[in-house]
Amino acid sequence: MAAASWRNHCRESKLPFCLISRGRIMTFKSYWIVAFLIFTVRLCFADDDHEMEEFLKREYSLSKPYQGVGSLGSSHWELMGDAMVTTEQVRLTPDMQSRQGAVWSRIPCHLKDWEMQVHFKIHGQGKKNLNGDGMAIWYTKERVQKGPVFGNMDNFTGLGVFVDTYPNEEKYIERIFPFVLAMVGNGSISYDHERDGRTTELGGCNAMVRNLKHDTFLFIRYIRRRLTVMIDIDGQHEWRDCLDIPGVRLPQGYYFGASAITGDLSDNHDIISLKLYQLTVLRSSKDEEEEDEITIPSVDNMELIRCQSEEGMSGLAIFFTVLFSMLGCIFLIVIGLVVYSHWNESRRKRFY
Ligand SMILES: *[C@@H]1O[C@H](CO)[C@@H](O)[C@H](O)[C@H]1NC(C)=O
Ligand SMILES: *[C@@H]1O[C@H](CO)[C@@H](O)[C@H](O)[C@H]1NC(C)=O
Ligand SMILES: [Ca+2]
Repeated sequence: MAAASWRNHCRESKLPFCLISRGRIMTFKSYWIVAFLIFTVRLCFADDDHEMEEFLKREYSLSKPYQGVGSLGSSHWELMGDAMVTTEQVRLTPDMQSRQGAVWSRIPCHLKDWEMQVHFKIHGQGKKNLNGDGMAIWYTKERVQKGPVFGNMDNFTGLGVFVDTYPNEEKYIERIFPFVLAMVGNGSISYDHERDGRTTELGGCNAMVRNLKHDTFLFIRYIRRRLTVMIDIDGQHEWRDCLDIPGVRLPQGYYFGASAITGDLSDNHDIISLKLYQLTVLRSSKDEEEEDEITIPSVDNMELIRCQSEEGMSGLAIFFTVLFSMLGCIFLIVIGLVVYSHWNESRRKRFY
């Protein structure tokens, strides 16, 4: 299912639609230019299909019946903290207060391009926003460390994709939780728990993933330094864009893992499967050389990315400013009309 649906998604990517909707207000002539562009864009995507193949890598994947997981030495995966294996899932935390647990790969991953498909389930007794704290998927240098970042250490080195189910920062109303968010750490960047990681985020999206009857998935794709996160949570087998960032530099030889934490509020955080696909793509020798040089994780144009998320907030501010000034104007006009009609009436009275 995964490979085919991803490709369909690529073909129906937003770009052509965006051009079409703009085409409507264009002249007839430019319509043909747009049509040509769409055609070219489609060709590009088609080419991408041809050069890309996927292979499931069992050594980096975790799936039923979880043979040997958690037992000493025999499995590719190691359990930590309160994590527990049953026949149905790897439960990172139970729906109880102050727990943390994780599952970590024992084998460093040296693949250049990969895709991690996470089948997960978050459920519990708590009502909305009375549950927490969330879970994370990792590709990091460190492994099997306890800590405050969704059950992993702070100042981690590598990639973390978080499913944050509790809004710690209350004053921002524009963000709906649960919220999926990605962060790249270099060993000295701290995750700001009080601000739900806004200061270090690469981007994210809301995802109503709690207490659902159907299956929920998260996809993390890393290809030619482009990080893409998508979610499939509506039970329709459709993938929704969450974030897509070029210029993400991740070294090879890091470890995959998943972790979760509960505090005063709790949830069951379950991993049903982690499937890692190797993606084979064509790349130039220049690309190869550059990639071999990456030793510390980083993101190109991080300042720009941060500006964009700040802009989002000021966009909201602008909206409210405009809204309130318009309301103010209307109010003044109404007052003006009332005063004018009163003055008119009293003037008429004076004349008669
Ligand atoms: C990590 O990133 C921060 C912020 O971008 C930067 O100030 C710091 O120098 C980086 N540390 C390393 C070891 O690259
Ligand atoms: C993480 O890094 C920051 C800044 O480099 C530092 O102030 C903080 O003490 C570090 N935290 C941990 C737990 O190492
Ligand atoms: Ca949070």
